[in-house]
Amino acid sequence: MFTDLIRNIRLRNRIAIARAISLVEDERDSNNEILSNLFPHTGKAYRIGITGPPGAGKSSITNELIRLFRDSGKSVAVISVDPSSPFTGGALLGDRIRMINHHNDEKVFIRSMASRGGQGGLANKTKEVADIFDAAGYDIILFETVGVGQVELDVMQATDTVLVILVPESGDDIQMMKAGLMEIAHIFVINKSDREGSNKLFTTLNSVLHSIPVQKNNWYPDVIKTTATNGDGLPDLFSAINKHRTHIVDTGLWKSNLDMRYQRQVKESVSHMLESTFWGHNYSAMEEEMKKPHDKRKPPYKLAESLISQ
Ligand SMILES: Nc1nc2c(ncn2[C@@H]2O[C@H](COP(=O)(O)OP(=O)(O)OP(=O)(O)O)[C@@H](O)[C@H]2O)c(=O)[nH]1
Ligand SMILES: [Mg+2]
Repeated sequence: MFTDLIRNIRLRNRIAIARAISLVEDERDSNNEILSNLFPHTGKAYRIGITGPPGAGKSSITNELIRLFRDSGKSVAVISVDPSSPFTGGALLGDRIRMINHHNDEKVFIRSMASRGGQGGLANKTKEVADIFDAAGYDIILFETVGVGQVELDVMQATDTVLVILVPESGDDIQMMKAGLMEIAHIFVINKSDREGSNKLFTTLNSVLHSIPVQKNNWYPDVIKTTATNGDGLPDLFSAINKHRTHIVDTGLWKSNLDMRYQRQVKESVSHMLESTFWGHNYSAMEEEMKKPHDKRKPPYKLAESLISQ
């Protein structure tokens, strides 16, 4: 089963890749057969996360990075995580950039995904989709996500280099960001540097960065000013990414990132499997308990204990 599909993915056939993504996204790869067959071919792609506030220019920068990577002979896959519900379709920002400049390029694949699951959960298959691209032989995988929620942090933790995109007006957000993105960013980008205030933000950001302990593994985050609309600063950003890549390869971090991703995937699968088996057997017992009036029910902790120990 799926033999042809796997072979075609490995040949980087776009229809096969799109089909595998749909199957995985809709949880129709029920025994993870596709992902398991692809697994031995993963672990080669370089993963870059791009995050920041709405409208900061993440897609514009992604577009430019695609071009720079293509110019250096690399193939590029993009996963754009759209937080908007399928109903509003992201109509909030009328002027958001669509990544369409690369449509005729066989070595560029762009995929949008919704970050919220059907039941309002945090279902998010970005890592699995990235593994499909990885196995298909894409050299670079770019992840675009908005904001600082748990899903975004999860996505960013699954990447090797994290870019946080800010704009000159982001000054006030910096204190707030300290807790979340500050720790995971490897490179800060001040986009829209054609606007007033970019130098001020550059200075503020550098002084905030000086005031927090140097990042683990001796990586001190770069701060790069860009104007995505005319390409200014993009070559600097590209060099900074390559510098970080060299750093993590040389220090062995690249290898331990791969190990950590492996470990996380095993743990996530275990939780998933335990829960679904458990509830398969015990859901009715919980429902039975719920037929009693509130004050006659076992306390939830006690019911959990007795279900688990059965
Ligand atoms: N002046 C100026 N405008 C820019 C720059 N970069 C992007 N823009 C504009 O800002 C708007 C938003 O850009 P996007 O690239 O869609 O931003 P985004 O962060 O991907 O937006 P969302 O995905 O909707 O959060 C567009 O109108 C861009 O043309 C820049 O450097 N300078
Ligand atoms: Mg965007």
